[in-house]
Amino acid sequence: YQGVDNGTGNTQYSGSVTLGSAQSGSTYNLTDTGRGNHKTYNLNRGTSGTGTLFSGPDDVWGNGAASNAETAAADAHYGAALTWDYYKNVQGRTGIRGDGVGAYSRVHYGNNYVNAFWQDSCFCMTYGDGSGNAKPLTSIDVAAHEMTHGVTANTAGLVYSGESGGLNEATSDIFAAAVEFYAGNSSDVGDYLVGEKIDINGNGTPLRYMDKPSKDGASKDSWYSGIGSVDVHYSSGPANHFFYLLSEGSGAKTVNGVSYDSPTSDGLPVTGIGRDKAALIWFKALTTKFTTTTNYAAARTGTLAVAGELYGTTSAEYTAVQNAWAGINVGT
Ligand code: ASN
Ligand code: ZN
Repeated sequence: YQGVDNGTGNTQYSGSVTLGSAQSGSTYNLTDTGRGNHKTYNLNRGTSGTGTLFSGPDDVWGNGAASNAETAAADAHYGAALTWDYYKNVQGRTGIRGDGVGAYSRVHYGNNYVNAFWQDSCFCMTYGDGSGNAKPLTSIDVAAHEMTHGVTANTAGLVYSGESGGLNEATSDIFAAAVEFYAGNSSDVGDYLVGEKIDINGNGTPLRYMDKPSKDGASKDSWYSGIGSVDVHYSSGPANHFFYLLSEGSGAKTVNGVSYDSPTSDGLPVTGIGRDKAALIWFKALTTKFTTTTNYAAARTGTLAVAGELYGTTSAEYTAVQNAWAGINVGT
């Protein structure tokens, strides 16, 4: 950790964690001075404006229950800190824009709002409280997913429709998984599932599965011509699947207690290279090769170019990138 994390967050999803805060006089507030002054605000069911900066007489935030207004703030502030630390310490990018400036989070958006979103216009992210079975949207992977929309907007700028939109969404899911693994949190372990904590379906299933995206009933496992007309949260499936295959390889596997089974579209096996290398390849492709109009074929070209630069074109890593794309029907 780079900053001074004196605060204690009693989160809903990640147990007791340390938080970066600031003290002025006898008041503490959720300003993370070690991470670009990222702040967390309470919208208190409003839907506009910045809201009120979380502050109080002690440096303890939340009690682990959604009924305590600070709990969602603790989760959101923690997710933002992890995302900051991941991009800075793993990918060498300080802040979403790479300029050292923190964004801000807003929690308790609206009434029973079942979503979370990033907005480049305010350079901020926003979380609803969920409704019915759906819990607050403040899990680590959702935070990282949304903040990664900011990274994508400030790098490749992948247009949010068609194939580039699917790649944009997949980029957010890929780094959501990467940040969750990076966190190493025993209450919210790293996995290749998206949104498994927030129970948005009300039956305990995640929002998305990266090993076999079609398990959600809507996402696509492999590329096909025409996938560009599918909702971006489903046309992301093949790229999520690519990332899983490149990281872990095809077939059945258990990681952190979660079981996966990832078949390939061509039936040929893929040997994984580990998620750290896979994430590095995707990040370098996103930031040095992808453009606003990158489609699946161009993403293959870009990631192969990066793999060649990093590891050489005769490397196992380069071969794995080729095979993982072939496994989702790109470049075969
Ligand atoms: N949570 C959604 C997402 O990040 C919000 C949206 O549709 N843009 O994709
Ligand atoms: Zn998204």
